[in-house]
Amino acid sequence: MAKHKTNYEDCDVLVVGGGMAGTGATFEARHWGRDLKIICVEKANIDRSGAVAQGLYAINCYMGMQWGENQPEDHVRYARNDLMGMVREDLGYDMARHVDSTVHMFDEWGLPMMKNEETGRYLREGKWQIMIHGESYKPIVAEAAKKSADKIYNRIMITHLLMDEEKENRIGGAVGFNMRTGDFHVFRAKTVIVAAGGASHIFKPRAVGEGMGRTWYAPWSNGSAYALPIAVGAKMTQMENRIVLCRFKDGYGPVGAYFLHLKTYTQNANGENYEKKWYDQTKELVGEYIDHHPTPTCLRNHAFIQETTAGGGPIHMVTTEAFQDPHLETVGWENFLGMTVGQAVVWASQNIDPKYTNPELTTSEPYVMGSHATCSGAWVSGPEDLSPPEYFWGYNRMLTVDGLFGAGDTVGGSAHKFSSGSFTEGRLAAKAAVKYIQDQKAEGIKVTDKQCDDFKEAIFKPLEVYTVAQNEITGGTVSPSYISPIQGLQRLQRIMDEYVGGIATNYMTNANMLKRGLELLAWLEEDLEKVGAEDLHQLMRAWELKHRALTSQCVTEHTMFREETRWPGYYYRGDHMKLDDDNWHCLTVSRRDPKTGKFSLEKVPVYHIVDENEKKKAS
Ligand code: SFD
Ligand code: AMP
Repeated sequence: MAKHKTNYEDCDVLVVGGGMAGTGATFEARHWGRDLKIICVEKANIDRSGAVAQGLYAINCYMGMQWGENQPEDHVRYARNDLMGMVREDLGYDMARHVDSTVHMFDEWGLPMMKNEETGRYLREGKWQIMIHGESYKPIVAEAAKKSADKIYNRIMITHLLMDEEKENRIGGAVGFNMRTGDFHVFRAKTVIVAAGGASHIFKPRAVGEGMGRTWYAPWSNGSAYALPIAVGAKMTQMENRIVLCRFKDGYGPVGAYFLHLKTYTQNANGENYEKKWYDQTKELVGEYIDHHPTPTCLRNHAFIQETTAGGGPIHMVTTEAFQDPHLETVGWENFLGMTVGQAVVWASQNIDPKYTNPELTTSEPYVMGSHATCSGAWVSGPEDLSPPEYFWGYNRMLTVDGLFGAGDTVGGSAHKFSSGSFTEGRLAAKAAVKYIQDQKAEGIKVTDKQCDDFKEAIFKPLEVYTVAQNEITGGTVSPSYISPIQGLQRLQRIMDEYVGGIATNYMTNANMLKRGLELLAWLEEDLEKVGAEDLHQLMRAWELKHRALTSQCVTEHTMFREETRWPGYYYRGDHMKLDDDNWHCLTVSRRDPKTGKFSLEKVPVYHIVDENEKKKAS
């Protein structure tokens, strides 16, 4: 252990993860906390980290309030509809009312925004989306964070949160290790904002073997955003609401710009519009939700999945019409060159020119996220002016652990934030965290050396395991006494895939499958005590895996709890195939007891604040 030097840093605001939400939090913390010490810790390098590392071609959440395009209420209705009724409207409204100011700052900071030549406004891709030349999106927001923080630590993975030993259920900071030096880092902090992104690769991906590593959401999004709070007993919500995405096949290229701006459309192998074929069947399952506009994302997936299961595939995106227009052809290619270059490369390698060949689409493996058309994540307090008592406990975006805040993918219940809304939520969390400190709520925090030393031993254990166990390797990487991170990851992915509603079963699961999945996950957890790491990079892989595994347990527990199929097209409970508003028009909230590792779950009311308030005003 002595070979891993220990570094201590004391600060006021600690931001874990410097992606969209983390850079927003770091920036805003400085605005409100001029004299505070603000530290951001990132496992990669914030210039190119997180989901936006490669760039984006659209900002998917912009109201356009200054031009009367949309109001926050409209966005709440949109997200509520898309999530089949299940969102935290207080959080969504709060994000929506501030998101335009965030986008205007991006514009000022030099992000190239496309403009509508006739109106001079930002160029709309769709009702909520505006188009950007966004290859440099991430370095631009990183610069704002760098200018705001006292220090940015790159290449440090945070593995555990520290708890105050003086006052129960209060945060004390976080620990992690530097993946280049092998140093151990202790950050004692008055407040912690977790902004560590979503989770890909907990379900087995479609791209395996020669395609391994290809994915839609970033392969380095490993669920720390969920595992860190779950481990200290913070409550989580809607973790069953994993998302499946319609994507271009093999490269996982997003479809939004195609559907919305290029006005391309889908058809089955016979050139038919298959969506309407499944209308009656879907109505049987979900009732009038299928008549909502726009059609909820999960229900669009449902028609796709039904059609391919019935033998109507492959499903194609009709690009050959739009691509005859040279401008749209350019947009179609640039969309991928600025965001998902792998899709352009896959098309080149498969001799697909979308001007002449309609490319295939697919439905992806599930991802766990809080910022797209899905809202898994932490159960947080909302803002004081909007939230009903059950949704409010003092500080906006504070989790159920005092002094612990969240933003972006970390936060559950607030869907359709995307990049701009995640940055905005980081700003909201930071403002509240500063207030928490200014209100003297973080006085007298005690974190003993013992707490830190115990974590230090746990963090570097996989290196010790490997050092000893490598002597027992019988061939290649096979050893009776340790498992490697990739072996553990593939085992996890198979469990999630086959038992919890992945692609192997066409997203189908049931209580018996989930029960078995939980048993297998418990044994995996036991075996992960024996994960071995041959170097510091593998040590990161080991901890990413542990965070993915804990996230997966929570997802499985939630999926077991909700006895209905609320989002057909994301997953199916075969034993409860119908949407059941009588019993399940509610949010699910879980807590894992840190001492026993047992989860408990409860139903919490979903309040439809927006139209309720309007109804009250009218009466
Ligand atoms: O269309 C640790 N997203 C899109 N958003 C848009 O606004 N427009 C688009 O066009 C979007 N598209 C899209 C998007 C994402 C991807 C991958 C593609 C296409 C291909 C979604 C947004 O990117 C997303 O909503 C936000 O980025 C979410 O923000 P945030 O901050 O919650 O997550 P992050 O940006 O990934 O950052 C997380 C950071 O945490 C770090 N990290 N650091 C320290 N210790 C640990 N243990 C850590 N674990 C993680 C990460 O390295 C990262 O920097 S479209 O397809 O939807
Ligand atoms: P995507 O590229 O699929 O991640 O989607 C980007 C944005 O476009 C998100 O706001 C989606 O909800 C929206 N979107 C994608 N496809 C459609 C569609 N067929 N109809 C309406 N909105 C869509």
